[in-house]
Amino acid sequence: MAELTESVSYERDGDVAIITVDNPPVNALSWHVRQGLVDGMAQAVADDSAAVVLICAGRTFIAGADISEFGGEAKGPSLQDAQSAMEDAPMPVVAAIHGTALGGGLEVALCAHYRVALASAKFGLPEVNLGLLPGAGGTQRLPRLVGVPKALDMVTSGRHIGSAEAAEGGLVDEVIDGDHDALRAAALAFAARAVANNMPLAKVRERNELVESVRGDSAPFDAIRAKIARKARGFLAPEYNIRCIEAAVNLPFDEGLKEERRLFMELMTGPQSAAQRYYFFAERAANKVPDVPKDTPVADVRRVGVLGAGTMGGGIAMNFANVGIPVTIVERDQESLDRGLGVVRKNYERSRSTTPEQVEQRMSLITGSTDQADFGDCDLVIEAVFEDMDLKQQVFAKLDEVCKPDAILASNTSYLNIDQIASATSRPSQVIGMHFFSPANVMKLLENVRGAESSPTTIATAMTIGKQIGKVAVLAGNCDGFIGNRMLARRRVEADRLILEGATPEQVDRVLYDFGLPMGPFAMSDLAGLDIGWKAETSSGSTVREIMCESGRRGQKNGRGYYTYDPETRAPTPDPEVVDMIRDFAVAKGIEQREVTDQEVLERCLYPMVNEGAKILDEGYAIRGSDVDVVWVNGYGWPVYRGGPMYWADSVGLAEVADRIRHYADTLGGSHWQISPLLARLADEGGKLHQHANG
Ligand code: 3H9
Repeated sequence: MAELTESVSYERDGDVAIITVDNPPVNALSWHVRQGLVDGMAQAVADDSAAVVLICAGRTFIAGADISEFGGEAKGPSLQDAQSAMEDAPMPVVAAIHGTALGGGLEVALCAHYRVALASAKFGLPEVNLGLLPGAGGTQRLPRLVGVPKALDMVTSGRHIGSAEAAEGGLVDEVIDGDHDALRAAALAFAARAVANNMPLAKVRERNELVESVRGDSAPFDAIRAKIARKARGFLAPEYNIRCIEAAVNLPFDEGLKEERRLFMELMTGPQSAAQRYYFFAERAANKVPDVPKDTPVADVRRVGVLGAGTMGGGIAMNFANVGIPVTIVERDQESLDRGLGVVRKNYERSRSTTPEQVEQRMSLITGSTDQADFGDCDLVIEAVFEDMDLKQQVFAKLDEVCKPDAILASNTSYLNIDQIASATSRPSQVIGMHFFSPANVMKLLENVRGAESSPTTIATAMTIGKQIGKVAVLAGNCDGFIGNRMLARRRVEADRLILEGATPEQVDRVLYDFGLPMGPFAMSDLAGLDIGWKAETSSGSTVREIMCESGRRGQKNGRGYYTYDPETRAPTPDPEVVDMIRDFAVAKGIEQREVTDQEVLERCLYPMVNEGAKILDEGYAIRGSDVDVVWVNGYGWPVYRGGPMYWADSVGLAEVADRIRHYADTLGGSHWQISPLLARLADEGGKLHQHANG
């Protein structure tokens, strides 16, 4: 075997050349891989090889371009050079695919004449998730094989499809069961057959039937635009991907390629993709904890306990059942337990991605009980009871008694002190916060909270299990509200002040919605219920929320809150009565109302969050600035095309942000406007919050 480059080798099996890519961890198309592909194809031609097999070592086929090279200096041949060497080769080229053929990886495979894949392989063009589009012919070749509707679906969602689905559309020519050796043997046999039978050098670019049949028909494009409108709001890449497929349909192949290139470059050099590529690595970095090395022992979690079968507890339990981990769920009485389990079942039944068999299978993994002693065989127990310190301490003392000595005890608290909770047990090193976000079976964020005594194994287990159940886990320190809610609280203070000064709830919400957040603070309050934590007996009309509750406004649940809600559609309408109530309240407090600009709303809602994020980072409650961004993107819907609050502040310019924070500190006051020393220092030094890391 000859090493062509550090990651590509070449050998012959009879008269068939085998090019092997070995570029861990995911065989990304780094410059030396592209160089190796070009050299390997040249060698195969020089050797007069009858056919070529392209195969990858390790856990996967090529999973895409090397994202870490983007934005850097171009080195080595282009991907297109490597693709042309394959597509225009004088002998059949067979791609042997296992793991995932994604992005540039699939685009390489589409330039082979034939594709053989393991049944377990997956295929996709996920560039949209990086704010990009497939820039190496993917948008022109994929619809030629799978048809326009499926190609549109794949490029706008980034969805991976399996081998069986890929084979239906001709994306794969042969699917085989077995391991990597079997794949290699099958690809070699396919190559031998192609030579013996003189099979044509099938070029995807020449297959025009499926694109030509749609020419002049706008229906598939209208349909996908309508389908993704809500999810794609604010993003450029989904629309650009659609335009590329339109080009595939309406233009000759080479013209379509040019259009794809043009749009690709536009996205690649724009701010959205830069933010989304940053975010890709931020999410992966979040899983790494400097003082908990990779080889830290992780507890073997074979059964999970969940205390509380309410909305939160039920949602948490579903996460584990979804990945085959049995769950014991305990409620204080049978009626509440039955109600909770009923909701879980309904959630499964409503989910379009769960078949009736899967519903039964998952429900069979969830065992209900009213006796905490049944947690006895659980390796991890997560408490999801009411947010009250006395109650949490009682619960943990009891869990400590009934759980086996090596079990890890976790609290789903969203702000309470983990050390105080842990102190109720005899095993504080095995106590940790695992803060799920509602709805817990849907939201991707898991904010794990380390206590002063949480052991490396406890932390490593919480992080690992998070990944196992498909969450993005971030480790926070034990401060009030941890990362996410501590920042959110500062925004709330300013939003409440703004409406007293003359902004309307609708204006504040609109500014934040237009920024890209899913909803603003007042719509959020209405959704949660205005009366959470409110008591009629103690209500003294001293805040806007209190007077709202006193006047019978409870939020969405009774159709009246900061907005009024249509009883049928639940659509909100701004309510002039609310604006009057707020104005009267402000007048009574001696606050003069004025016109507030949208820019002021934006700054006053977001800069306190940035400032608080910087304080959290400075105080060591977040490991890195990018972790703060991961919390906000996954837990609160911060638009990923703006990177996250830390990245966004850096892109605005920290000097400008610091300037405005100081201005508001002078004019408005309040501890949340006192500038974070870290932010002030980075602003002076030209540093970046999103790159700042502790430890
Ligand atoms: C593209 O192809 C553009 C072309 O159309 C046009 C070109 C002209 N590059 O996710 P994991 C690293 S755009 C560099 O934890 P998993 C990752 O950072 C690309 N590095 O593993 C991590 O490093 P570390 C289109 C990459 O098993 C390690 O690999 N392709 C890349 O959970 C393991 O990653 C995509 O968007 C990359 N492309 O999931 C696919 N990919 O260990 C992106 C991964 O230091 N990748 N790394 O933290 C994925 O979706 C997942 O990584 C994959 C494996 C499913 C492959």
